[in-house]
This record gives sequence, structure tokens and C-alpha cells, in this order.
Amino acid sequence: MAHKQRLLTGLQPSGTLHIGNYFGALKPFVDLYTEYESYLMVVDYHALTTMRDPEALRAAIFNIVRDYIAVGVDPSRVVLFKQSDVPQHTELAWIFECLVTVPFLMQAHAYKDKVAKGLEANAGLFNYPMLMAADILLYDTDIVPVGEDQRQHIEYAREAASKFNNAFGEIFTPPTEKIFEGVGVVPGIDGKKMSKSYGNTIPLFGTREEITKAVMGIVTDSTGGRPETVYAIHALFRDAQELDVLYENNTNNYKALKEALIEDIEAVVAPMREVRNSISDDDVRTILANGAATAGERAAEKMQEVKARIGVTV
Ligand code: AQP
Repeated sequence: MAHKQRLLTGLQPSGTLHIGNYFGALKPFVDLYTEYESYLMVVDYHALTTMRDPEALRAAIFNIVRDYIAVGVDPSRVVLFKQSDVPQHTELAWIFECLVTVPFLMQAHAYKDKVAKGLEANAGLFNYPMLMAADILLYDTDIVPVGEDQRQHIEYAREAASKFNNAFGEIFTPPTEKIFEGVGVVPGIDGKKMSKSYGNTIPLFGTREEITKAVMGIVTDSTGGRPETVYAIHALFRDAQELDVLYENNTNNYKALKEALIEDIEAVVAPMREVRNSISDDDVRTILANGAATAGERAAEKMQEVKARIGVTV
């Protein structure tokens, strides 16, 4: 019998989730995951490329698992696990790193952007796409829901699969990115891509005050009295027809439009916030332990095959 197609995504526990992460990666995952055999990761070793505070990392891990459950992920229907609990991820990443070239990795936009933004150009950040390729390929993933900024990283995963398959025989499935229309690049409050490291985010689970502060700070560059960035963010929460009427009735009244946006964000987030507050640290530990057991078993099986192919088993 053919197996169900596999869906996998992961987010870094590197700060507070924002609505760009939600609409670009998490909501698409939640909308799709029950139709697939699904994997959802906390990619903590990726976060280590930028984080140096162990307490902050630990807190972010607890938080992101709560976020996953709050946005609608049922842990009994998905393998929800932490990357560092499955050592085969870093093991396979090493093998891929031996198959791709430095000039190839140097073309990564995400690496160049982050270094241009002042992040340290550490070797982990540089090799990031190969760890991500390992995350994806270890589980024979078919579909990866991500935002537009990750498109190239999925190409890199395909390239890693193809390099390996050409050298050692076909064992990896080339994955496909799933980028939903209209949410590939959610703008931040300054109109650029919403990004933790740009400090231009609207936090998904912020307090009402934090959300209000962020929304009130959205730039109001406008066309014909319509503030485009406010509109683009608002379009994630309301359908286009309703939104057009609201914006026509409030031409140039930016304050009223921003207040309407705050209410619309609250309507979506308030019930999630309640679920989020009901999840204890022990719930998180149990979820991650169960996920690690299943993911670990599958990863070990795949890695055995990889090791046999490359010639390190005797
Ligand atoms: N603005 C965005 N619009 C749509 N999708 C987005 N994603 C991130 N920003 C937007 C998607 O969210 C997922 C998060 O991936 P990550 O945890 O690896 O973090 P990231 O890409 O590093 O997220 P940030 O906030 O953009 O952080 P920095 O500042 O580190 O660049 C991915 O699927 C991403 O596409």
C-alpha cells in the first residue's frame, strides 16, 4: 500500500512568534496537517546560530510548543519533536556538507541577508541549509509549508538529495515547498518583511497592549487615502470585499482603520491565548518526549540506510 504523503515544517525557538510566522508557515501547516503523515519540529539547533542565552532558549522552547498547540495542532495527530532530541539530524547534515560546495552555500540569500543585518557569520549560520535539508530528508518529506524567504532553502534540500542520490544511489525523495498565495511575505510594521531580527513584528501572542502598540506603529504610506501596509496586514484577517468597504468608508482615517485591525487580530488571537495559557511545562515535556521517540525511531532507520550507502557500516 502506498504511504500517505509526508508534511513537515519547523520553526526556531529564537524569540516570540509573530503573525508573519503564523500566516506564512504555521496556519498553512494547521490547515493541511491532518491530510498527511505530519511532522512538526522545534528547530532548536538552528536557533543556536543566533542565541547565546541558555535560559532564553529553554523558555523559547516551552513557548513554541505552547504556540503550536494554541494555533490548533493536536499533538496526537502529528509527530511534534525537538531537533536536538534526534541526533541523526546533525549527523546527516554533516554528510550533506561533504557533498555540496562552499560557493553553492555562499549563494544563500538568507545567509547573506542575516550577515548584512549584522548577525555573526558563524559556520552554523553558513551551513544552516544543510541542517535544514537533513531535517526534511530524514523523514522522506514530500511537502514543506514555508514562507517565501525559505523557498531557496527547499531548493537546497532538493540539491542535497540529488547530490546524495547521484553519488550513492536513490534513497532521498526531493521535497516540494508549499507557499500559500498572499501570505508568502507578510509585511512588518515598517513595510519590510516581518522578521524577528528587524524588530518590526506584531507578536502573535502579545498582550492586547503589545498588539495595540505594534499596530499603532504601522507606517501609513498610502495610495488614495488607503494605508497600504495596514491594509496588507488586515487582509490576512478579513475577506477582501468587506475590507474594501471598510477602507473606502474610512479614507484617510488611519486611526479608525488601525483600531479595526486591532479588534480583528484580537478576535483571532484571544481564544488561542486561552488555550496557550492552559498548557503546563509538564504537558510540553510529555509532548516532546513522545515526539522524540517516534521521530527518533524513523530517523534511526533512515540513517542506517544512509550509512550503509556511504560505506561506513562494516
Ligand atoms: N514575514 C513573513 N511572512 C511569511 N512567512 C514568514 N516566515 C517568517 N517571516 C515571514 C516564515 O515563518 C517560518 C519561521 O521560520 P524560522 O523560525 O526559521 O524563522 P525565520 O525565518 O528566521 O523568521 P523570522 O521572523 O523572519 O526571523 P529572522 O529575523 O531570523 O529572519 C518560516 O517558514 C518562514 O518562511
